[in-house]
Amino acid sequence: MNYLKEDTIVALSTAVGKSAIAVIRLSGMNSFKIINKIFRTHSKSQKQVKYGHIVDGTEKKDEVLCTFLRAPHTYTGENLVEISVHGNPIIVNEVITLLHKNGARLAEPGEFTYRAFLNNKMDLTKAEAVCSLIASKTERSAKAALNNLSGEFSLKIKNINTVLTNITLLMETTLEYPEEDIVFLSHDKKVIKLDSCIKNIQNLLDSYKTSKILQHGIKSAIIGRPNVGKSLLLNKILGKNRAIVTNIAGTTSDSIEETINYKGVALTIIDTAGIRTHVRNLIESLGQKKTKETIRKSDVLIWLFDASSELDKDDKKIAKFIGRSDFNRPVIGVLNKSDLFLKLSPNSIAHDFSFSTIISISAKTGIGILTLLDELTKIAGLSDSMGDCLTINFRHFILLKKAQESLLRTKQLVDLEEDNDEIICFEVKRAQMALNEILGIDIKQDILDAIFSTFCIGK
Ligand SMILES: Nc1nc2c(ncn2[C@@H]2O[C@H](COP(=O)(O)OP(=O)(O)OP(=O)(O)O)[C@@H](O)[C@H]2O)c(=O)[nH]1
Ligand SMILES: [Mg+2]
Repeated sequence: MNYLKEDTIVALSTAVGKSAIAVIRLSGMNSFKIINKIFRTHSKSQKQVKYGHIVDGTEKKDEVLCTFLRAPHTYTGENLVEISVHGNPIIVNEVITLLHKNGARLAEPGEFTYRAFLNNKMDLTKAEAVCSLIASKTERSAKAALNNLSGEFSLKIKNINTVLTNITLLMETTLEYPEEDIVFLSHDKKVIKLDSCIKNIQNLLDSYKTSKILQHGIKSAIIGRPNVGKSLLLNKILGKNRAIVTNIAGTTSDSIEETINYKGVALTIIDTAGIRTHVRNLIESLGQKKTKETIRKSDVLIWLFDASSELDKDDKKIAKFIGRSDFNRPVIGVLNKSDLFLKLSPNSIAHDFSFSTIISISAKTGIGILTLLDELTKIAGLSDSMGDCLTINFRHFILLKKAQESLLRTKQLVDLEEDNDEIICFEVKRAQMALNEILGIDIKQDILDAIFSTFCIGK
């Protein structure tokens, strides 16, 4: 990746396409010099925002506003110019081409944020949060990303690191003055400090599941034999007639996927073709194949039963299929048609299969549907508290785990009550290295490249 710091870089920072305004960003030590070659204005020189024209020689290209932001108080920490042009892709291209001709290089993906990171404007968790914030699908996931961007996650990591530094400092002081025979940190204090760090790391690890759900949402397929009310349930959840509902078994032959925002979580519900033992034709056979694929990519399954009729061989076929496949995620048993005379009870379906929970609903009247959605989010692993939600990604998770493992090993060493302070310090420092890597301290270049290459150009 070409990340030369000396270059002045340019990119469109707003979405591609037609819009009232598009913002082109120019960052680097020559930003002001380059823009001044193609920007004509009558504004006073000390003004930060200037009105004027982008010109190519004597030819006007667009009427623009240029914002001049002086280093180091800018997003990238470098001299930065934001050019607000008219949002037409042709104009955007012309202006970028002109800037390029006059010495700017096209920015690599994420290069503006990468420069902000290099210039200590933000640590790595904050840089990653920029990406998460832009990709957030709901207000709740945006809030979690914003918490990271505001430094809440980094602060928790730094606080743990401060305690660990304190442990090693005191232990190393003891090691430095062996003749004094003074123990600067008692066994009990070591244990208390280590325990608090392990617990704080565990809290962050626990947030990973919620964080993953906030970022990616929950996918849930409604499965069941034909005519149990899967399509009507989807329609009721969406509040619109998305899927065809009839009393003919085998109405749905394809998987129908829709996403709703339920209490700040992106909930994708997929209606599927009913599974049955005797497949009537090729369409049904393809539909059932698709249902099986949909089951595999679901986080939680909603298995629907018609509570107004007895179980039959089709229900058993589904039990067999789920049992045989390597599906090991939660399954909610749902007794539908509770508005009719009931022939099934929770006990009758719990007999053949172990469900995470069993709920009674009526897709016709809507009874029980909100309870179902609440259970769905809970079972998927989402905690109720909005509180101090953070965005913990897989990279953070692995490093937190590594740090925690080192600290657990440290505790075992401390419990031995042997003369092993040097090894203990070594283990604590390993934990600190993992925590530092989360913040981007002493991180390998190829890891950084991999992280920033997932950004879009202009970020
Ligand atoms: N009384 C009552 N009828 C329901 C309820 N849910 C669904 N039905 C009826 O059951 C029939 C089948 O409903 P669908 O939603 O098409 O069933 P499905 O599971 O999607 O069926 P396939 O697409 O064939 O697999 C329709 O006539 C619905 O009106 C319910 O809660 N109460
Ligand atoms: Mg259907």
